[in-house]
Amino acid sequence: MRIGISCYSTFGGSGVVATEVGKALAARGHEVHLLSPTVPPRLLGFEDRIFFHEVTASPYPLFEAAPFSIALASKMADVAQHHNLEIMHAHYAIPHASAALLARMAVGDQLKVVTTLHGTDITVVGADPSYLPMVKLAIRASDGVTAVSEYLREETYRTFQVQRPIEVIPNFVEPPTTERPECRQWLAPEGAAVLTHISNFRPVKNVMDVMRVFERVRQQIPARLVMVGDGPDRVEAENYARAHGFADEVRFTGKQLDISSVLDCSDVFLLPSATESFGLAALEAMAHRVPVVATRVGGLPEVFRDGVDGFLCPLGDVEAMTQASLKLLKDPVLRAAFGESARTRALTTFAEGPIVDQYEALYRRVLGA
Ligand code: GMT
Repeated sequence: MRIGISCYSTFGGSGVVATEVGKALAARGHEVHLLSPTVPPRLLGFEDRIFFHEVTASPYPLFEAAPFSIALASKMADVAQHHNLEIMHAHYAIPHASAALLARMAVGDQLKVVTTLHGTDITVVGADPSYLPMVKLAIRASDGVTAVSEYLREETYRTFQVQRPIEVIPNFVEPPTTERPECRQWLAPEGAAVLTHISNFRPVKNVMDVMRVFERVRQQIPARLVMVGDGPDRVEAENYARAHGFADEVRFTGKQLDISSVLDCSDVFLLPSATESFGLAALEAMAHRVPVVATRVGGLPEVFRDGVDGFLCPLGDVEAMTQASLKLLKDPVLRAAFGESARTRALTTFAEGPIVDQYEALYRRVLGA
């Protein structure tokens, strides 16, 4: 098949998933055209059958803001026409799915649109009255729609009252390849526990709860915190660590491509989000044998089992997350057992092969093959 894939190229999970799906499809012999504003971080190396198309919205003095959605739709139509694309797979409803529908109008119905809903395109942005009609149209008019968890599928039906099939195709993870245990020495002194958080530091991630949990943990045991990523709440988190006298125990790495090395050296992964349709970062931690302490929200209970691969705590309950972390950190045998079952679950339930099979089968269905 000849497939277009459109995604954000920021460090978010939707771009990661889109790129990994594209790489897997190309490895299976399909021709894949990735469209995004810049090269997605996971599109490393030179691979056969993968083509990258940069989407740029040209400025013009009349425009208050260059119309990215139109530029994206134009690029999609151009690539679809000149490369005979059969599928345009849009990751995240706005603007990718809406632009794909416009591209389909431009080139004809032989181009099928598949939309993958990732999270805030439904739970936050989609439910915003200023975007709702277009997200609803994208869901109704796509030839195929997927959601990354049961939770997100139900949220989509509830919010948009649409009556169409939405297939749950979860995110996936590959077995980690890098092993760099020496990084641990940079992150923590001998005997100190390493807690890690990875996100885009947006308000939905509740990074201040990470700081509060760590503040309590460090009063009980020697520990270090690694904060990977960047975003609006980073400064507040840094200020908190300084104001409370533990800045030297927290390492803010900023955006980081090599999260594998950090996770190899981590003991507990903290994810206190207000909502999380899936929680790809938690799945990546699990693949590295790192138990997860997270909030019982959204799709997280579908990703890991409470009391088996990690602990699910009530939203905002810093004390519960602290106790859950300490339970794992004070008991290496328990932590190893949780880590092992987390890894097994990640690499079986969320193995790449069968999940990419699901996408391939969906493409064939919408093509009527
Ligand atoms: O929806 C977002 O906030 C952005 C998106 C992203 O690009 O990171 O995250 C969502 O999609 C990820 C990949 O499917 C999921 O793992 C995240 O849970 C989800 N984020 C939220 O639901 C907050």
